[in-house]
Amino acid sequence: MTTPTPATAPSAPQTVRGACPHDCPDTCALLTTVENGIAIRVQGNPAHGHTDGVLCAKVSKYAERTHHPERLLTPLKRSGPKGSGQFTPVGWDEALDDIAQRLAAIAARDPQAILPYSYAGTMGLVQGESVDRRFFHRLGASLLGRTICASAGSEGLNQTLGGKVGMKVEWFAESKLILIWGSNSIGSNLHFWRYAQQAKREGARLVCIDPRKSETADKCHEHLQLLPGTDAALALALMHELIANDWLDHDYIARHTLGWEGLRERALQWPPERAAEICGLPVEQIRRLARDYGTTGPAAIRLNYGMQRARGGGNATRAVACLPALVGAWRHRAGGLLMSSSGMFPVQRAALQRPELMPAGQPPRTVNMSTIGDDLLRPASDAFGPRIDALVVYNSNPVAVAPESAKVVAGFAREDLFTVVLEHFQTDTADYADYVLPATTQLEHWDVHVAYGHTDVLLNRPAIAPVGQARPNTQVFRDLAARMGFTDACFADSDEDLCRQAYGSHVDFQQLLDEGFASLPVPDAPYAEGGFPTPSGRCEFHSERLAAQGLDPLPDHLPNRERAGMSAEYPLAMISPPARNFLNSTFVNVKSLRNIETQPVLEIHPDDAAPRGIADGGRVRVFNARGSYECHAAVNHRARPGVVNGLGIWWRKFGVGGTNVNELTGQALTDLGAAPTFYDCVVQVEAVQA
Ligand SMILES: Nc1nc2c(c(=O)[nH]1)N[C@H]1C(S)=C(S)[C@@H](COP(=O)(O)OP(=O)(O)OC[C@H]3O[C@@H](n4cnc5c(=O)[nH]c(N)nc54)[C@H](O)[C@@H]3O)O[C@H]1N2
Ligand SMILES: Nc1nc2c(c(=O)[nH]1)N[C@H]1C(S)=C(S)[C@@H](COP(=O)(O)OP(=O)(O)OC[C@H]3O[C@@H](n4cnc5c(=O)[nH]c(N)nc54)[C@H](O)[C@@H]3O)O[C@H]1N2
Ligand code: SF4
Ligand SMILES: [Mo]
Repeated sequence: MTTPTPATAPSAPQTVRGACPHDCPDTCALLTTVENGIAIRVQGNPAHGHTDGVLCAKVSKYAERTHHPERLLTPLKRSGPKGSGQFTPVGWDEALDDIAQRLAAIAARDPQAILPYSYAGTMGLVQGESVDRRFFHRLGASLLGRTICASAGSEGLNQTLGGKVGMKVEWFAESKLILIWGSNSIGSNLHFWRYAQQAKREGARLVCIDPRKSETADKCHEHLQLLPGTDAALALALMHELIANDWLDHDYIARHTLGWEGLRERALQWPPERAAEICGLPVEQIRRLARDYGTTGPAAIRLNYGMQRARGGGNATRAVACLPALVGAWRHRAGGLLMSSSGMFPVQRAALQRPELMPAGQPPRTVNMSTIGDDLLRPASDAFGPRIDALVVYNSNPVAVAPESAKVVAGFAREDLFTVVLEHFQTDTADYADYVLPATTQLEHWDVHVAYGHTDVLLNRPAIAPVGQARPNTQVFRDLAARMGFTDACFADSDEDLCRQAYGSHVDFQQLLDEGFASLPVPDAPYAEGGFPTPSGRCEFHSERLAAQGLDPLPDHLPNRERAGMSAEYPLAMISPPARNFLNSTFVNVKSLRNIETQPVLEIHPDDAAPRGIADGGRVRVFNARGSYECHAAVNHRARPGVVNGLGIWWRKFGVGGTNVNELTGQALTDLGAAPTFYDCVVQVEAVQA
């Protein structure tokens, strides 16, 4: 006798292959276990070598984030003053009709008064840069300069190596010397750290270069705790020593580099004593690092974005990126440098984004996302163009993450600004919206990915149905396009179509469907015989392209605009790297992770805390000319004297007094790439009496 299956029978658990969407170099392969339509567990896919079955603490909590009781479930319309967080639920049709109408009215005056604002809340090519771009291109909206994270380093690499290219990450495991430069790998690049550990077990020496004694610095053999923004001085002094001791690969330099004579002359101006003074390091430590780098092979540099968030970030990246060619490190697969591998992915961006939909003639202006505070407050002018009248924000939380919050908040609070925010949660930015639209998470939509810390393409399949009335970003822009009367055929592409278009014939889509990932055919030692993707095919110490822009063609040290001890009023330098259990401002609302971080923290050295009467755990006010931020002091040696570490990026509404560390950061831009200078910042700190 068989028992009939009742209609409501619980379904057997299913496992669905996906990709971690977050802005993290690791782009892990996910396995989501689904039971009765609910994601009950998210794990690393053991079949994907780089993930190796392991996820970070944050994404291990992804089921908790996805089924979070505070997920946005319906469209919301503002019913109180801007920023008050008062909203009324409305239907999708009502919301989209009204949004389309309001955007159309603004576009009729000047479409450039509309600005999309998005970043890498998801790194998926489909939910991050496909139908959205098509929509705004067709509309003729302003373009967005997506500079907030990496564009100084990217431009530095581009001018030196020819793009975001470098070593294959897996070969770090075979290196004998690893420089972890401007990166807290244990916190932000866990799967790279695994390779570094492997190398360490085989006898490699690990060196960390970071103003903060990070968790990673704790685990390295040596830590160079330099002052923020002095990396180019250090790199130039290393070159000086390589030259002085003839630790050079003359053959590699002659055959595969450009501008050696000029660089040599520049580096000879940087004896270690000069750099030691600027970097705030013992001269012996610089000499020792030069000796290690000049005499240990294969030597590899894991350069990361922490060191390019200061005025000279582009030049600093250039200086560091010259080092491997000088010693011929690129000859070996375990030698060279990796900052970002994303330039190695054959993404068909034109097919995805359709720039030809832009109005004929002059392309729309570009607004830099890193100066959104100033730009929202800017009146119309010949230089700027029309005032920004509408903002459509998705995959980003600018009110929390953009520099100089006072201005950002004032801009978002403009009653005459029409703001639409597509989000999972009621973030600081969503509080300022006219409409909040509930978005699907990675467990609920299709996507396909690039990575910037390895060279595998990953596919993401939806594991569960959209939660509540959430819709994918793509669907929202398709629906808006229809309401605006955009009949171009490309607006009919489904998310699966878009997944296929992202790489066209360059990646085997069937393999992605079958296995969830596919490795790009990258040679093991891609620059062993030169062949850099620069105009000359060489590693360009001297950049003719920079010279043509009237810029210094050789890398140099450009001091921070704001330096420790420079003014009596604001004597301390402040950097604001991320707290380990958050991802930028994502996960701050996940209670189990927030409980680990406990509260917003400023790390301060005992020598700076004592004269200010600041006790460990005590409340402090951190301030400068731009603003004031209260948090709790962690008095310890993670901070070096003269430098404080304000760990980010808390949601303002979870912070003390509704602020976060970006109250203090400024909107000045880097030398190359027009990127923000979050870590080029001075402050004063005082104890707050309870
Ligand atoms: N857990 C976690 N992981 C993340 C993120 C996160 O927020 N949390 N963010 C993700 C994102 S968006 C990015 S861009 C990447 C960033 O990844 P990384 O570029 O590796 O950045 P961080 O790990 O933030 O490390 C930056 C380190 O640089 C140091 N630093 C600050 N100023 C200087 C300087 O002038 N010189 C040098 N040498 N070091 C300096 C900081 O103290 C910090 O330890 O990480 C991603 N991964
Ligand atoms: N002081 C200071 N400020 C910093 C930094 C720092 O080190 N110090 N780091 C900077 C860096 S490196 C970066 S990259 C930026 C990051 O800034 P953002 O790119 O704004 O990153 P997040 O704060 O993670 O916010 C991403 C938002 O996107 C949402 N999201 C995720 N997936 C989707 C989706 O599929 N659809 C929609 N509609 N929304 C989605 C998430 O819920 C989240 O609220 O911050 C920068 N700000
Ligand atoms: S955030 Fe990074 S380490 Fe964590 S699961 Fe995603 S890709 Fe992996
Ligand atoms: Mo970033």
